[in-house]
Amino acid sequence: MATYSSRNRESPNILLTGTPGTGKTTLGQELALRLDMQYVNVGDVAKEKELYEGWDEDYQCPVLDEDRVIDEMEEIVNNGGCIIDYHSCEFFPERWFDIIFVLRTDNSVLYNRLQQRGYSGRKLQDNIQCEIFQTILDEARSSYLPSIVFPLASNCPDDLETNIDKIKDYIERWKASKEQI
Ligand code: DAT
Repeated sequence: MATYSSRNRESPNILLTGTPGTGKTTLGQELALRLDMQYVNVGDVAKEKELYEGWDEDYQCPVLDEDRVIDEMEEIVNNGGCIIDYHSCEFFPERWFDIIFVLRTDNSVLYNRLQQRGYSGRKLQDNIQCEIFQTILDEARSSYLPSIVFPLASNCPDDLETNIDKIKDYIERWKASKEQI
């Protein structure tokens, strides 16, 4: 099988990760629209293709079949210009991403968002704890080069605009640096 690296891509691949409710989908869809990139929601891909390997009794949800998810996404990711959205990150191949943004939301804001989504009890508490302990940020830093992992505040509409500007700026610099090679 051919191996791909960022050298093969004309546009970078970006991972948006973070605790559920931190705003990955909102940011990802907006970026895709404004920057003409491909938005890929990993949860939706898994659901559409039924890429599951069991049932989690604790959380009452299907367990992702990570190998099949990777196989399913490989081709599209290799083309570059993808914005990948998922609430975990350690199982993706390192070579897929040029930069990783971990969305962070203040606890009280996140609590309200998850409650509005219908989360309650243990599911709500576990997700809030995940954010308090910066679990996903640590996971990203230990799974990828820490120099490509950046936290982004995601509490309010102003943050959304700031984050779009930052990512737009990053993509322009990434493309410019490639042209020099
Ligand atoms: P995720 O994809 O991480 O689960 P989401 O994009 O679905 O999160 O957002 C969860 C909720 O929060 C949704 O009602 C939209 C809202 N939201 C997202 N980003 C926001 C922001 N920067 N400011 C205010 N609300 C935001």
